[in-house]
Amino acid sequence: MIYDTLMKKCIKLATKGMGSVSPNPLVGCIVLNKDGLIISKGFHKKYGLNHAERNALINLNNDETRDGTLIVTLEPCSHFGKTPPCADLIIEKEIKKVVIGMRDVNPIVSGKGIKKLKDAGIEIIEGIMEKECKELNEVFIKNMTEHKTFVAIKTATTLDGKIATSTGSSKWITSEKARKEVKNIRKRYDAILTTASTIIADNPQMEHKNKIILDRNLRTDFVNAQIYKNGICYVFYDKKIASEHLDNTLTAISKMKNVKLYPIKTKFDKIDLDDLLSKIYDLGIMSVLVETGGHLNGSILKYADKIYHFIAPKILGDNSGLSCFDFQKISDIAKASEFEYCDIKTFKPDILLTYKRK
Ligand code: AOF
Ligand code: ZN
Repeated sequence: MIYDTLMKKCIKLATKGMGSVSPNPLVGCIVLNKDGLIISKGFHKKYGLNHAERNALINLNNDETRDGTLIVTLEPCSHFGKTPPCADLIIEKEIKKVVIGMRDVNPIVSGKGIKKLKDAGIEIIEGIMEKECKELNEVFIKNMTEHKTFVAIKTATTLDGKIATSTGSSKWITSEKARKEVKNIRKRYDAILTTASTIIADNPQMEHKNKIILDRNLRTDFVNAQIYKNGICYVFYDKKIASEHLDNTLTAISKMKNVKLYPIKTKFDKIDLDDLLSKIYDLGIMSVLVETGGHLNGSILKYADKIYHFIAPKILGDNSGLSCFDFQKISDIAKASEFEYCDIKTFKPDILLTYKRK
């Protein structure tokens, strides 16, 4: 299709907004003049600021845009939100044809943007690189259609699926290049999530603006652990914890403005993940990257939308080494959790395999 290449460019443009637009979608837009030449580009840069279409059109006059074509990853909006409707601006600029990647899943807009443009006599071409546009906005789609936080897991293992030796030695399984990529992945998510066990075992820093920490018994060292040195830390603990222990923790963190404590329900001595995920959604965290050991990875697996799995060409060969997903005993291979392949990348000598829920 003639518009595929341009839509791919729009997708690439849209990704520049990663980490800044949540809870809004990533959107990219290109404008062609009546002769088919690219005259402008735009993307949604930051939550609350101009939409992609407005950014692309804003500096053009009607002599430039008249009878032109606008290509955009998402259906242009029709509502008065933080900005006036993009559909109105497109009509005002006398664009003749609008090429759209996917329909908006936001019920305020869905189908209405297209209708408004069609009613104004604009030709609409829909569904160009639709699969890729939906992938681009997998988080936004999950949030809008299910009202839930998008959950991704990152793990790094040996070829035999181990994240550490039985004594916990794990630094480092993957190469520096792979670990650098982890930092890029983190930026795409509203928050990272880890556990007290990981903090106590590895004392990681995990730089991120928002960190969710599961510390059921408030065991972590709030004053010294690296994790608390930056970002906002949302610490979830068992609401049945002894009040004396809670008082001690509150005293320890009283001067730390970046640490917030939240009580949470537990089930069989484990944090109730349904409760946790609905609480973090209510906190406005639309996507989370889980970076922890095999036990939480195992229990959160059923909520996982996506997995980033780094694999290093190393073999531990020790059955008692720690596994990346450690949560059940099964005898029937047909009962294994199954996933769908998404992508593979190399960070030599390691690989990054991405897969999603089937
Ligand atoms: C964006 N950027 O480039 C496009 C969006 O909160 P508002 O008023 O900015 O409106 C957000 C909604 O606008 C969003 O949920 C989506 O339906 C639509 N399109 N949003 O943030 C954009 N094109
Ligand atoms: Zn808009």
